[in-house]
Amino acid sequence: MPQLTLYFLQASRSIRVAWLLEELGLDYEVKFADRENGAAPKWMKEEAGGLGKFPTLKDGDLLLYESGNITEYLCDTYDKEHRLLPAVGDPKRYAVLQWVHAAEATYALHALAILYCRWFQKDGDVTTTEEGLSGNVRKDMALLNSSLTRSQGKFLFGDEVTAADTMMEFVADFVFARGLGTKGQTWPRVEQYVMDCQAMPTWQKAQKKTGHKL
Ligand SMILES: N[C@@H](CCC(=O)N[C@@H](CS)C(=O)NCC(=O)O)C(=O)O
Repeated sequence: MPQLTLYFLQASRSIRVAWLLEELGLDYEVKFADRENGAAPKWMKEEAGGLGKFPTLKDGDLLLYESGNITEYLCDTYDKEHRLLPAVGDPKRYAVLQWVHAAEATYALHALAILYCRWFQKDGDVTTTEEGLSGNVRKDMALLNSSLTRSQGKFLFGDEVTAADTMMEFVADFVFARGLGTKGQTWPRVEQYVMDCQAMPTWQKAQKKTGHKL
């Protein structure tokens, strides 16, 4: 029995952790669930505990939440060569972590504000609200586009995947897939980036093993 269990909710950030586990070459069990009325099913929330949000990772007796925290934990515990996340004290670590955290605290925050409006705003003009919120998403995507253009390779830090990419790929794909604040605009370098990430054998393996789709 593998000691690592990934609670994987369909169409979610869970793919970040599956891809990272594949990059690290770790064996893991997937406990998969489709959404029920948009949310995670009760059995999954009960088993995982915490906020009942996914991805959740179990390593032995340890339960871990938050994709960024799980990323740091897995890299610090299993990435002994610091391939995906440089060592403590190395300035490059903080450049990579900047993207790990921005993926949730900036990119997902801005994109989800729009999705939640679509879901929950009952009165007033959703289009005007969405228009107002889309400025943040467009600035975020422009920064990602220019950072990728400056990179010496396919990914955020050259031609090797880092934790920055295992975190950022999902949110870029999600923004495009749901048209969150894009207003029809495209960012060609970001579109290419999503394709390059998804062409990685490790991403493909994670997708096959979990059945992830947006
Ligand atoms: N900041 C958290 C977000 C986790 C989260 O909100 N996950 C959503 C799916 S992407 C979820 O579990 N939703 C199911 C529910 O609320 O029932 C992370 O990065 O892991």
